[in-house]
Amino acid sequence: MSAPTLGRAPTIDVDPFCDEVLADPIPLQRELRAAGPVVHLSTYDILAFARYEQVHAALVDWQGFQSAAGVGLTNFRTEQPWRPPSLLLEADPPHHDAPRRVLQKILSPRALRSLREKWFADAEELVDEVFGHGPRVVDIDAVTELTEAFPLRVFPDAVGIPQEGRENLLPYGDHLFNTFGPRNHLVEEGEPRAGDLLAWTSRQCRRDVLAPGGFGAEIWSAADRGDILVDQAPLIVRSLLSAGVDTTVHGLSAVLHAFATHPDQWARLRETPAAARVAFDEAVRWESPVQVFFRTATRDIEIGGRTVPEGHKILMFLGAANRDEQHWGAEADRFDLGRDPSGHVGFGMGIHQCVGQHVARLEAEALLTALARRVERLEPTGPPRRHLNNTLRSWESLPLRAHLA
Ligand code: EJD
Repeated sequence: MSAPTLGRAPTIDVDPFCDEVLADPIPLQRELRAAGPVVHLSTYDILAFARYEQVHAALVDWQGFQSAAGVGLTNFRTEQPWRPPSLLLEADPPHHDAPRRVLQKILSPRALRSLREKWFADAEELVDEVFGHGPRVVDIDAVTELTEAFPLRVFPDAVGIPQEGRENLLPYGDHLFNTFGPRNHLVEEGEPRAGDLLAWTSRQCRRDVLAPGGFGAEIWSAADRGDILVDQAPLIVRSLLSAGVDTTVHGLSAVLHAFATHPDQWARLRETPAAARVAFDEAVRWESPVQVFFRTATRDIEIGGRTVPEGHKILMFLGAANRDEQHWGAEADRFDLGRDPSGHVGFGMGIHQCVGQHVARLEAEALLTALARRVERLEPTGPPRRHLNNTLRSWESLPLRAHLA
């Protein structure tokens, strides 16, 4: 009964997780949107949505499209997950809700107010270290020197983990985000280290390891108050370390790459530094650091004129939805500070929408503000290099020249 339903949707045979597509997903995104509201991907025999309307509809319908069966290609109903499932990401109401409430409060704009001044000062300090006080023109690799350096300087401290072993954070996240895709060469190459990386990350989640006053300790306090169970606390800390590092690094890379390739927009930011926040959201829309996510149909569900059969995985192309001309207009491919990017699905939508988005925005605002003060003009000095990941759209290297103010 399910086969004929799948058969009626237009079929695309391209593997969205092959190296060529991961290196440049834009042509496939276009092809998927043009093919129809629901597309059959023959490589994995799954249905996919690439138009804004269906991606948005699937994201907000948590009853119809569940997360507890896994938000990767692996179906937790029939296959073993590689790590104990997340209490937030890989959960549905009612189990999802208490952990979500706890993190939402700890990461709320109100709670982050106490970090703001510190992070703005940390960004100034980093920018001073990178550009010094000598020459007026400085060549950098924006990835290692800024977009990795800044989150690694502020976020692990904010969580409260020790210094030792922090070099594991990015490789752990890189493997985790690969595992949401198929078991291709990217996953296989990560597997030898995966057990050690997960073990290290899990050890940082213990009460006795976490510094007082940090997000981690706050999670343990919530357990003491009874807001969550004590044995849930370590897994909720793990969510911070899983979702909070690579994502912000690649989000910051996206916005710096956007500015380096759109000098008129950098000039605009320099004139209006308050545009830093909207610039970051526009870059998240434009680049979609989190490209794709899966859900699982809990019953036969009508969407886009087709039926998704119960138990089937669907793939949502967040990056494609964020450039859908039907929603964003003919200029959807342009990075434009004049646009209102709100409603983008780069942070998801609905009950699972990124709980750390205010942390990400604060990091971006701090770094962009410090850069806008010192840097008059940014330009690429060589070809940027992609880092391939099954979920994340990311840069390995962004060689830039900064002309200082
Ligand atoms: C994620 C898309 C976790 C976890 C939560 C969220 C993500 C990853 C891991 C960030 C998904 O709870 O472990 S962007």
